Amino acid sequence: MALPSTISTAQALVGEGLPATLITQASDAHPKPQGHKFTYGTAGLRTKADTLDSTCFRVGLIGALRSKKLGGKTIGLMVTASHNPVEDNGVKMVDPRGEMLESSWEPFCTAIANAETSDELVASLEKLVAHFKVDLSAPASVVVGYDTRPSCQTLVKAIIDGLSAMGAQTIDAGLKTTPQLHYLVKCLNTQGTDEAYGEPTEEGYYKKLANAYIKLVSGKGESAPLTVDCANGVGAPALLNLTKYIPAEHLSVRALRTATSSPNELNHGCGADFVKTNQCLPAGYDKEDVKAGERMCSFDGDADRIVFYYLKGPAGAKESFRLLDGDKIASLAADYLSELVKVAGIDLELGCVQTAYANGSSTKYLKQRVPVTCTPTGVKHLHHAAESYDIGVYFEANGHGTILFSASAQRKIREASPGSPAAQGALEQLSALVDLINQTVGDALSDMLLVEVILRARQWGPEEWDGAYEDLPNKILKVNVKDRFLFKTEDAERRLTSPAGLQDKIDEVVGKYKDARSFVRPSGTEDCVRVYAECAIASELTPLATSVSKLVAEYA
Ligand code: G16
Repeated sequence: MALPSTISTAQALVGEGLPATLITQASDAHPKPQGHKFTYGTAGLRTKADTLDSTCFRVGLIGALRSKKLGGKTIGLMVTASHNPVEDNGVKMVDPRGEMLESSWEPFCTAIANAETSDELVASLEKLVAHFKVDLSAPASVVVGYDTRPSCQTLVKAIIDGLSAMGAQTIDAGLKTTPQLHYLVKCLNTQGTDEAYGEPTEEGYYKKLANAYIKLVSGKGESAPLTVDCANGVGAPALLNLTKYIPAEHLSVRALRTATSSPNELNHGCGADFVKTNQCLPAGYDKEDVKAGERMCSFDGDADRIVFYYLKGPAGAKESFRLLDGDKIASLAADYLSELVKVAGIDLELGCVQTAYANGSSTKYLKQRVPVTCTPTGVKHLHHAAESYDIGVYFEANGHGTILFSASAQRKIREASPGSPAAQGALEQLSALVDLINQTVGDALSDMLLVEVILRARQWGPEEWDGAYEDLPNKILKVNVKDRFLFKTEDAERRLTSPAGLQDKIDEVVGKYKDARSFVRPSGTEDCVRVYAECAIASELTPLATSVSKLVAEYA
């Protein structure tokens, strides 16, 4: 819980070039698995953990160079494979404001991860240094966090070897949720400035969220219990810690799937991805005494996603399960914030960002109220698009998302002169929401509190929230193919450009069903191609999704 510890002292590199001898010696201890191809994907480098040692070492080198490029600002490296099974792992790279690594560095990361020998590695690093004009004499600072996977310990060690070879100051943040690491990065880079984001400790994170939450729910009555599936991951201890800062009358939580010491249970039959993909309760919930109307939610393995759900009727009856996914969270938040802005009497543009996975009904609902943009999958894309609004609400249907308040929006909220007590109240709420919402990245804990605040303010249960619109029946399928990189997309991943001819065939199939939509894209976190399908008539969904999947399999 204490401040992350500095585990190596910064040494500015002297001289002109890279410390090639140090890199080569260290790299020889982290050989690349021959012939293995790594790719920087949707959320960094991710694959089977037992192949990742060399990649992690190299990510340490890149993290140090990124920090040097930015004059010694602190970069974050988070070792996690998030929603993937326990045998996978990966690294998410975090830029100084807490956002994902600038995309122009991604191809260099891929090239560096794939250098076959230590000499090739040095050559590919030199290319990066030359391309981005990195000043090697600048200092470097990198903070490293990790989730509960057993493979994290050795992979963190490999990263630290990379950082040491570059003489970077290394801050060991220890076990963290991904959003906590993003928070720490932003705090470390803004402390002592006018834009100080918060105290750069895990405790500071809990206090910031808890204080804002308590302000927002005080006087709004007692909270009914919320059941939380922690995916047997790092979200479990984080939730437990958070609740220490919030009195039980304000937040009553029943934490399930908290077995972090049973690694094989991570994301197994539980977690946000399982619930969203299968559109059902976590496995075994029928024995957990869940009741109709009770609010439930699921985190994923690194607690950067959340989906809510409830039962309309008895547990066990499939038709009684109702999912309140990222789209529903976006609609809830967009409506609530739009109202607050109106009552506050300030002029701010609120917009929403979605991906192709957004349910057609949600897009229709949102478009009737606010501007909506569509980006490719990946927080990195949505986050940047959301920055173009004064208040940018971005959520992927799978539960990744947050809300960004631009600097000028925050100033307007702070400096506005309220024309009425109602306007004053709305401004106070907006100001507390700026603190409650983790503006660096989607955050299951922060989003959970946000939903709780809105439901309490509205005096709503999940059913009233669910009433905003009815989702079109939808399905996501995985198709295993020999080479997923053959599948290339355009138009925010809504259409395939390769393999040639496949999109026409998909269009032909989709045309046979009422109000249907389907798209195909390669996953950037798993070795598969994903097929999304939705249509108006529930009984037509399976034929639609399986027909498109068959087409994909035939081309693979
Ligand atoms: C990551 C990304 C998300 C993305 C998800 C699935 O999530 O951060 O933006 O939606 O992967 O991506 P894909 O369909 O390309 O596999 P997480 O929770 O796994 O880090």
